Amino acid sequence: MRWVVLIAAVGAVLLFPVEWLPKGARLQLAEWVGTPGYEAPPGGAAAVADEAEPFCPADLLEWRRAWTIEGVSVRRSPTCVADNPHAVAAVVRGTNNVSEQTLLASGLTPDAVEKGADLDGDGDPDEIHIRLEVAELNGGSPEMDEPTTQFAIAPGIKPGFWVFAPKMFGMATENFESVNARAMLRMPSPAIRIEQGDRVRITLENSHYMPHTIHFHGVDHPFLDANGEGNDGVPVTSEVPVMPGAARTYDLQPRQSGTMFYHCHVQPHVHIMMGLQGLFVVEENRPDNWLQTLNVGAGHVRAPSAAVREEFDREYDLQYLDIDKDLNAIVQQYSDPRHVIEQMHRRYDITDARSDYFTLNGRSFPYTFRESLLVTKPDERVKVRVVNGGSTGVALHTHGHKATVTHFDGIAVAPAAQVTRDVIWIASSQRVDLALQTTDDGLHSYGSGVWLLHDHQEKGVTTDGIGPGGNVAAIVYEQFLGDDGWPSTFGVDWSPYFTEAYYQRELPVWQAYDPLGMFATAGDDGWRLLRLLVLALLAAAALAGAGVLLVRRRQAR
Ligand SMILES: [Cu+2]
Repeated sequence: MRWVVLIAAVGAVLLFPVEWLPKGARLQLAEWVGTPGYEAPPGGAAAVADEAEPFCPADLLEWRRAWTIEGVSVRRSPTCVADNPHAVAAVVRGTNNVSEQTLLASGLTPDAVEKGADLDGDGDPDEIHIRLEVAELNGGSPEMDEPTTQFAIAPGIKPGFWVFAPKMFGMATENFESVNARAMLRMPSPAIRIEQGDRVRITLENSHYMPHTIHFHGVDHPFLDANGEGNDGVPVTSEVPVMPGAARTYDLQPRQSGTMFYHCHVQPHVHIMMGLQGLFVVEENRPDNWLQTLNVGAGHVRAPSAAVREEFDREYDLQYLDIDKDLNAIVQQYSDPRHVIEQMHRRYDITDARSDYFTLNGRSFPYTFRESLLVTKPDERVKVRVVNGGSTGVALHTHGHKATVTHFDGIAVAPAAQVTRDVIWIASSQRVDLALQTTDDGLHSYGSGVWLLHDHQEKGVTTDGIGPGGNVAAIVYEQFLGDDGWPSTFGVDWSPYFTEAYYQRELPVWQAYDPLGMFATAGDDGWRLLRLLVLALLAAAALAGAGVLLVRRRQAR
């Protein structure tokens, strides 16, 4: 037995990895027995990506071109994915005023955006009635393991969302076979556009399983409506929430123009973060001012207002939102509404929350490059309306440009006080209007190119800690756009970014452009593992044997 213990102990000592010894011991050992010769590290293993998605999906290319529908000029959308032009035309004319054909192509119901009388006789309708529903995206289903009504913010990334959605007919998904949400049903909730002085009614038809309201943040509205009922959307001061299956109409007649905000005010710390929020733009009153009452999608305003057309060549609506994946996963983990309510309103604690996903108009990089690019040309003036709907600030950085802040929270900044800068801080729920001048003067613009546009808080450019991701988009000059709307870039191959594996942490970061294999994943050393296993066995045998010897010696006494 004594010999067994001795052999096991000596074996364990010999197998003990030298690199685990303290530095002093290693130096002493080297002095006694010399240093070992060079040993090549184990070879690298190339990770194999799943096949990359096409950068530019080809199915809805027809929506990109300029259209004239129902007498409405819908501007060309140069990015590879564009919003539905029929829906743009329908909400400009009013869904009650267009042909059945346009309505069918738009997907909207006849009462989604009703436009009535021209009250001030200036050639455009001033009675506007908008109906919004509440929809769930990427929610759980007892029928299948996958989320249903899927909307991916990036390859394979599908957090649960709630959105205010325009009233549509038909199915939530593309068709009977598909689990994907139809194009018009998406993040973010649509930007709403009305004219100063319009008599606006907005009906919330609660098609969801939880109570909700709408609060019009920054928009001029009376606290009580004509019937003496609360009109501020706040359960604790204004009204009882709209229960599932119920409806409620809000009355507004805004006297001031500007870029405002709307959001649910029921348990707002979670409902706003689930996506129940959107831009609310009050346009200046002008004659013949037919407005794109809803902007559903990526942000390009394809039928801008008269006042914007006077001063600007293009207009974009940008909505930023950061997401805590723990909150947005609740609707995937539970399908009983009572469990969702308990988890969301009693177990989840936003004061312990951390943001994992960062989106611009409902998408993260690389999907932002399909649809949320600020496309421009030299010597243009571009109006950009930005809202930060997230819980942390956004330090919006414009590569290659310095933009001028013309409005804060919808209020014009006096010309002498306007600042021109390349990082613009936008607090939670704050709106900033930017004038982007593309004159190549080394100040406003450094010239044509593909210039990044992103939150400069570094976490904002990641997706669950993996970069590039987050809200990275770009200011792109038309000459840098291909025919399909995909920008010409001069850097690395984008294929890995269009795989789920990249965002699942399965692909080495530089492998795609590393012909020598220097940055492949380090391979596993099987011999080393075996050596450590034998070491563990021998050490255990030596200890056990020593124990047995000790017990025997005691019994012998
Ligand atoms: Cu709500």
